[in-house]
Amino acid sequence: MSQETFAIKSDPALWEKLDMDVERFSNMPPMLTGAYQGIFLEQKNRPQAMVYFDSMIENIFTGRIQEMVDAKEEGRPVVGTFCVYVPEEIVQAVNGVCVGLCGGSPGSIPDAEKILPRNICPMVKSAFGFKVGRICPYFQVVDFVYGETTCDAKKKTWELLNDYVPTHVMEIPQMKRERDKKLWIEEVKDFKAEIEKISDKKVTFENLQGAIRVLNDKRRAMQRLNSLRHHNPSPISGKDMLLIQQIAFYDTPQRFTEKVHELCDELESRIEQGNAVAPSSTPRIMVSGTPMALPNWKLHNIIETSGAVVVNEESCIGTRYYKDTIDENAQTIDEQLERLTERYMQIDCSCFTPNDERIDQVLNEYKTSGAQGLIDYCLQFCHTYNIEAVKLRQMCEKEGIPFLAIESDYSPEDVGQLQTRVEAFIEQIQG
Ligand code: BJ8
Repeated sequence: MSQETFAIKSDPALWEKLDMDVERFSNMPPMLTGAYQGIFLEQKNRPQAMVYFDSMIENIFTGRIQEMVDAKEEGRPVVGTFCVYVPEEIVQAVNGVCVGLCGGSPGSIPDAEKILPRNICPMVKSAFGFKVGRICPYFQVVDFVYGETTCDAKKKTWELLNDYVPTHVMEIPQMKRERDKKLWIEEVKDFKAEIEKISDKKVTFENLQGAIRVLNDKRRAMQRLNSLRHHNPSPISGKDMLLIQQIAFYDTPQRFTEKVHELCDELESRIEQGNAVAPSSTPRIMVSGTPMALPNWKLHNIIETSGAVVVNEESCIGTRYYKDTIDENAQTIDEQLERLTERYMQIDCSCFTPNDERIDQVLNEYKTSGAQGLIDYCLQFCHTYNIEAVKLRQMCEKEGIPFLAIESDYSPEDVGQLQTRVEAFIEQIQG
């Protein structure tokens, strides 16, 4: 797609219907168009199949929203989530729509700061601000949202968010002992009961089995894509990979899976032909840490405009979302729910203690991605990831891995300073 033809579409009538602040929101598509053109469309030699993902951005405030409105009109539930611990297979089982609502924009933070304290995580503030300012069509379209108790900022914000949109909360334990698993299964069952109530449809063995396959297929497609991008020289940029992993949270799973496989087929031929986005001598960086919700492209843009390529994201908008699948051999619905819970328990978020499996996972991904340096990214005020960076640093020192820890928010103010630190890090790797 050329820069001249690309433009994020507007639909004020649709936004009006969703009770948005239309006047204010109308500035958003042109602003995002400009950012997207500069960050994505100016890249050289992008895979042809990225056209689909560009179109998902073009239609982010229109076509995809309309699909969700249509789903609601057909009586299908539309559920907003903020965490990869909320089991989307159960929403899929009743033919519902699941959409990730984490906020990645500085534009909604002033709205949030009128109510919330300033010194909490920008992802929470951004999401909350989108709702209170009525400037996110996804927040406006959902029937309800499902929060969780992973971190303090989120769990206390849900109490306030409930004044603006029905907010349910799933308790996620903070340890992974046998007794925690029992609690977790009960929480999954409560979630299922809630989804059944809102959709007026039963989750059965058959529809859950179908949903597990759909989501397993999606995760397998993303695993395939991520292992292809590990090839040196890289057949796709880290920015494009981040984008695809962000789109995974609002596209329909079946269509997304199909398009990811089309891209994988193209990447396979690019690898065969030696057609890469950067020469094999380009420094290869892996990023770990807190998720980067749309449109947070800040760090990837800094790294890739500094002459390196990002080759892996150990993040919930990254491998933590798709590294594990659910065992499909259950014989009863209770077994299915147990297998499902076991899969979700393998996600190694820093809100757990102890969480040493994440350190091992980061090392494993570092090795398989052929990275030459690790940048740990932590959103400001995220204490659990920030403290876990200590263990990552220790692991990197032991393994001789170049390591840089970055703490940042969504404001553009620290871009210059980050650029200097990233450039010095890349020089260190090259040296
Ligand atoms: S499983 S990473 S999606 S909780 S960055 S809001 S933790 S203060 S996003 Fe997350 Fe689930 Fe964990 Fe993943 Fe709080 Fe930290 Fe902010 Fe965070």
